[in-house]
Amino acid sequence: MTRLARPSRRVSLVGLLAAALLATPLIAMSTPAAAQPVAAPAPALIPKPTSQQALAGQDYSLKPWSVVGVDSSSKERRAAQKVADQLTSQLRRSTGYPLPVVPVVPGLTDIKLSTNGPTSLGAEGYQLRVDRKGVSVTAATPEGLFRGVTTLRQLLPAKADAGTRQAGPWNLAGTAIADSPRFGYRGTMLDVSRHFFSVAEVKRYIDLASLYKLNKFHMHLADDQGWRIQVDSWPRLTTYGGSLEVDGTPGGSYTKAEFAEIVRYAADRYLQVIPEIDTPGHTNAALASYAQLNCDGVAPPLYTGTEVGFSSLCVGKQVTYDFLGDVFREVAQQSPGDVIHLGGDEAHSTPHSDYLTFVPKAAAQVTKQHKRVMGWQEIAETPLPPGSIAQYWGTDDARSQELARKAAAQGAKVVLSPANRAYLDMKYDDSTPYGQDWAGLVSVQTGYDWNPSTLVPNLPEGAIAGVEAPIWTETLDNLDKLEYMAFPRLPGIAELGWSQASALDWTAYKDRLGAQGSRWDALSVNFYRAPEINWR
Ligand code: TNX
Repeated sequence: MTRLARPSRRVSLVGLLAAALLATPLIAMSTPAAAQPVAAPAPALIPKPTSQQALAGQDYSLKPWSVVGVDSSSKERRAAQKVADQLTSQLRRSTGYPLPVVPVVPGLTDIKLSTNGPTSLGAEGYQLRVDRKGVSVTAATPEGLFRGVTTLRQLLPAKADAGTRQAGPWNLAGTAIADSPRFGYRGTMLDVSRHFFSVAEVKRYIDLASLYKLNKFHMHLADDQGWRIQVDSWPRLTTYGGSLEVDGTPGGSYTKAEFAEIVRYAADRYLQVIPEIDTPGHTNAALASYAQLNCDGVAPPLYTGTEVGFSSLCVGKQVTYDFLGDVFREVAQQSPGDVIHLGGDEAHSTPHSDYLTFVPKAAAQVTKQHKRVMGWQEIAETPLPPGSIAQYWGTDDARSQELARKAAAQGAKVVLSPANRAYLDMKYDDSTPYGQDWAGLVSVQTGYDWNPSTLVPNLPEGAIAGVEAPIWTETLDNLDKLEYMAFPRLPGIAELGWSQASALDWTAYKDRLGAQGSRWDALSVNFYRAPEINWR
């Protein structure tokens, strides 16, 4: 199911020109529709760009002889070329056109991708123009180019996302777009502990998240039910602690090579992996694997239920911090990103005074690895190192709001994951076959119709890093179920993170969302056809 970009094709410009010239009349004669642009419907983009202007009479149609030109400084050539290869490998599959990628040649390259745009666009910003002559995407970085190409994919007919050859024409409505994100943190979290997901499944989830310009992929790698990442200095964490999952089915874990593959795959789609090792609670898998981590020196059995709050690392033992030092060192070595998440939630079995002792000591093991500390909102009760991030998971309750403000008052940033709006494991409505409802039912509208700036009263705007939609997997044991819970809600959270506050409007969004249905059909996404959306 995963769609890997093919390795770049090294083709000589002369050969390509010859091929394009030879192919032109033949293909043009055999497919006249492709040569005649037909007015394309107004594009329905998610997330909504900062500015989007229609260019009347400037529709463009992708041709069998279209050539993609890449314009970039030598420093960024490889990365820009890779973005072009990602686009063309997908479009070759669906259009059947050769779509060679070459350096820009005026008059020949009708699709132009450039990373030589002004720095004023920002690292993720881009400009995109479609007119009679062709398409251009301009950014200041390969990352901005990738975001722009993501928009370009949505401007094409939905069938452009299909995995097999489709009939044209491939029309694009004339448009001029200038776009950049509202927040720097736009994430989703996947819980691979409660149920384990293979590398291929994780890649598929990353692919789908990247279509909505998300840039953080938080992996919940250790919880009571399973430890999922290899740690050489404590091997039983995975060999024993990772062996099962909820309901006692076989679990699994990622070797270092597999985790590196996930990190690389995410990075190729401009998502930063944020690894989470949940502590001091949610640690039964570790406690079961090593008796010495327990205060009484007795290892509990593996746990395959779905209760929370019953386990705790032993705060008074030195071995606990030796363990965390080893774990965070090895996890940091495998994570090029600047953040490690240490959990910190629901430590109901850790005495409060112990919790206050524990978090700063665990945080010190993270900063020792030159990483920023991230943790669930409870960590705000303790002093946090500079650059920390607290993750709000409240349900509009005063206590959670207070913790978010406490984090901000210490200079920490806050990522908003309100459980009653952003939790993708909550049921949509009473008919949802799986998922939970402890935070309430989360309809598509509930998931979208809120403003990150005003969610927590008196939380300064400057403290908000962005938004994240977690998908916890107590009840979700396969990819179909993940897709069903994430779609259509994940794109809503993505829009809250990317689009300007003034652009957020449920009625207009709902209409744009309806147009994504055909795209998900083309991608074989098992999405929930929420009855309040007009799918088309
Ligand atoms: C709460 S939110 C949890 C998780 C559960 C989730 C289920 C948070 C920080 N902890 O342990 O999986 O609810 O919705």
